Amino acid sequence: NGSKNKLGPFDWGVHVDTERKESAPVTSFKHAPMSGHWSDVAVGMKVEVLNTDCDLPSKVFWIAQVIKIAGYRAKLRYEGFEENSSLDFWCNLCTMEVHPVGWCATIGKPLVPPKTIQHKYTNWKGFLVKRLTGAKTLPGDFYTKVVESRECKFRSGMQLEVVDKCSISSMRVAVVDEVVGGRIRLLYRDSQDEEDDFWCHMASPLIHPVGWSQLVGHKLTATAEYKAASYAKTISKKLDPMDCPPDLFRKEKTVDSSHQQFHVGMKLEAIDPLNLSTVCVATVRKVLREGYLMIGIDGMETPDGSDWFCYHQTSANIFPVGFCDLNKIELTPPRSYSAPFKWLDYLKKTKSQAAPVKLFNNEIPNHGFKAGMKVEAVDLMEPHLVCVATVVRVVGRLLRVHFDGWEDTYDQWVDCEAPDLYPVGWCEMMGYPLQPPLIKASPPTKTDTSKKRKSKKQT
Ligand code: MLZ
Repeated sequence: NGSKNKLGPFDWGVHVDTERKESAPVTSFKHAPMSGHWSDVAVGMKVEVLNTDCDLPSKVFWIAQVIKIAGYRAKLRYEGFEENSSLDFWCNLCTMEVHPVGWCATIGKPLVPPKTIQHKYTNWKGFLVKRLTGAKTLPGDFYTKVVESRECKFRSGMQLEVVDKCSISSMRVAVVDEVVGGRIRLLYRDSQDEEDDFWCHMASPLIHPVGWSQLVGHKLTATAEYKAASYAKTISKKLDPMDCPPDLFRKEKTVDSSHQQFHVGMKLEAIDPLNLSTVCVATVRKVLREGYLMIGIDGMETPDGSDWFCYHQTSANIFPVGFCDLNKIELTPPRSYSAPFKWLDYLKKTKSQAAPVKLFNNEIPNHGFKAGMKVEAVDLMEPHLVCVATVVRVVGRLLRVHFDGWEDTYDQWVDCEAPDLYPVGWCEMMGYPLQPPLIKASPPTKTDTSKKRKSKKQT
């Protein structure tokens, strides 16, 4: 994996500078900390930072200007350097190294100009007054907001239901082991292997409160005791103290069941949950309660349906028949399909009906992602990995994410609101390891993708 890189620590600043790429703005990630406050941050704003161009024995500070923004990170230039970029540096605006203008004055620290420019002026006070009048800076409560927006109510020891990563048509019981930046590490409760974990974001559609599986009619692999108790608890609405409170979970839109509905057998197009680089021909296999559907990928299904997958009917990962064609996305036909795939022929041949277009989520939020933008993205096939990535295509609300340095077969189609995408600098802010781009003479070729469909283990 990425840790094979032997080039020293990865530097996002150098990466975006050398690739001359933009990064997706923090405001595009609604689930990410500070997303709602990022309009306070702009190129041209001034801050107070450590002056590293100085011989004094004590720490002193100086004013710097934001000259570029990449996610949570900013490129700064000391005030007075004008066009001189020699000491430009990147830092993370959400760590405590950067302060609003005025911070030094409030704690009685002097502002000391860097050595390189010391000779340029004699009246530094006058210089600063001139440069700072009317300048924008961070709001005084910026760091209070950073701390508040990082809050996560999931606590270690709490119990919930999560998709079984080895048999995705089933849910299992898990316990929260660790919480990092709104992402949670879960351990399957009935597992022999203590390291048998699963990482996801707290807003992930793959986790649900105790009792959910039985409430909606989803398959659940758990003890008879758990099933009986969770059912009783859901009915009485009295959970145990260590059951995750249901209001912590993502809420799906309620669906109006008085109108036309999805039915078993209807055809559609869906992102293959076991091979996220493909959109496939798929079928509704089961209709659960509360708007949930079990979807099977045509021609891939195991006879026992163990790779059927639950998508909510408002999910942005399922599309009406013809979506790929319309958007010039390659549609993966059923595996054994020999002739060039044509929906009309296929529907006739399988005597089936396309799910009506109006049943699908057709909302396109104004998300702000553009092709070429850099992000930090979870490799959903190994969801403990958060990797350096690029949005390579934008189709309405659908994004194709490419992992820098990896083959295109690792690409993943994800919704613009997926909680598995983060702004550049997220890992640094959370103290979570970031997988750098793979740098190799020749990238590894993925062998048989059918293997991946059989086991979705995190290696
Ligand atoms: N175990 C895998 C990791 C692949 C991770 C790719 N992330 C984009 C391997 O080394 O192939």
